[in-house]
Amino acid sequence: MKSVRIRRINLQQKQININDEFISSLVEEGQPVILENTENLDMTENWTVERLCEKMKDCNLSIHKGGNLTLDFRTKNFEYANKYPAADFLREVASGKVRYLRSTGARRKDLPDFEKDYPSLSSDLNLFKPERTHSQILRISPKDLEIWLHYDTLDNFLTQTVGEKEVLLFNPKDAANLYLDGDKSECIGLISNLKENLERFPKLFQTTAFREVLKPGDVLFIPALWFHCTKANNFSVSINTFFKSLPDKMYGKDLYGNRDPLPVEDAAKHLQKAIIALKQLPPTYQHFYFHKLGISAACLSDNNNSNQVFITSANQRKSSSLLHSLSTVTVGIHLQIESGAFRGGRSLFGRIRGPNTERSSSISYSSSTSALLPVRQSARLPLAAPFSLLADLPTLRDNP
Ligand SMILES: O=C(O)CCC(=O)C(=O)O
Repeated sequence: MKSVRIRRINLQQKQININDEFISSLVEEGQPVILENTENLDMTENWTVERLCEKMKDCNLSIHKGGNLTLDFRTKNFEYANKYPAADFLREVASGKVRYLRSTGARRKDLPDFEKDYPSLSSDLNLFKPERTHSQILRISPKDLEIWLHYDTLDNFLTQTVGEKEVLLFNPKDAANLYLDGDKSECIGLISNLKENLERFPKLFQTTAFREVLKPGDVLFIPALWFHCTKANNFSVSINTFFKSLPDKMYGKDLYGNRDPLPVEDAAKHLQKAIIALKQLPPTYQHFYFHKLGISAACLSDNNNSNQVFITSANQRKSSSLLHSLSTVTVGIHLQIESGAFRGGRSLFGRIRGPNTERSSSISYSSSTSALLPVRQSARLPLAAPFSLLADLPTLRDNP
């Protein structure tokens, strides 16, 4: 793995004001950069744990709570705790407990808006807000807490206000070597356990890691689609600002800043239809036409997946999983989650659709990100009920 340092720009030296014109130039350049020597963003003196307890005394938070400092969204080695008194949270974080705040809006479905949600904090600092800001999120972590490697689909400024934070980024061009599952990577703890990751995931050797340590007052620009993970070197308070740079019509409703642009979702649907159409043909024709149509890479995976079921989700946040599935699955049967109604974050009500059959079923969906389920393993999956329905669909038998 090649390692390079993220470029720094000293704002005072270069006499740069952060305004929308400057931000556009960063977006156009499309490279990560750290803006340093900013004005009034270092809150080390102002935001001690005790002062934060006082300033946030009326806040109840939704937090991540766990037992392992290397958080992993894919295996969910943490749980969510709601209505957590801010003072309890802050003291626990300061004592090194595995707690993490990624602030939500006033109601869970609202976009986080740091200025509005935390006026007693936002009035202390000079945080700039790009004209097309999507959301501003307060993030508080204990020493050594590492966040999983992922990408977002919006451009992002990560402002470090208290503590130091190590950051590790990869160019989207490295995606093929990052062991992706949807928008997250299987490589967990890349900063804390790089050696183990390199042993387990050898394609990482082919990547270039962009690294740096953010100091209080530093602002890291993370361009959309750049993979990133972070690790707090000590008690850390950051605020990140997601903003849009594509035309408005390309963005759908998105609470987390990671929904694929609408043209991508469209393309995924077309591709999915194309795969289903081609699967009507015998294997020789399929291979030939997958190649001819230039979708071989997306449909012919390393292993023989012809017995796999492909789930698409009406809940658009799942679209990146859908894309991931497209890259690894060949489709004989199409199981479509119609309502996108999540219960407890894990259950979906779905409809099973084969070429000649359509059935409804309640589906217990065990993985929050992976939408790819081998039929062969169906007996061991909580999806047993719907799969028993699938068993009599002709296409499945036709695709041994
Ligand atoms: O440093 C953190 O807490 C996470 C930052 C992050 O993932 C982001 O800003 O998108």
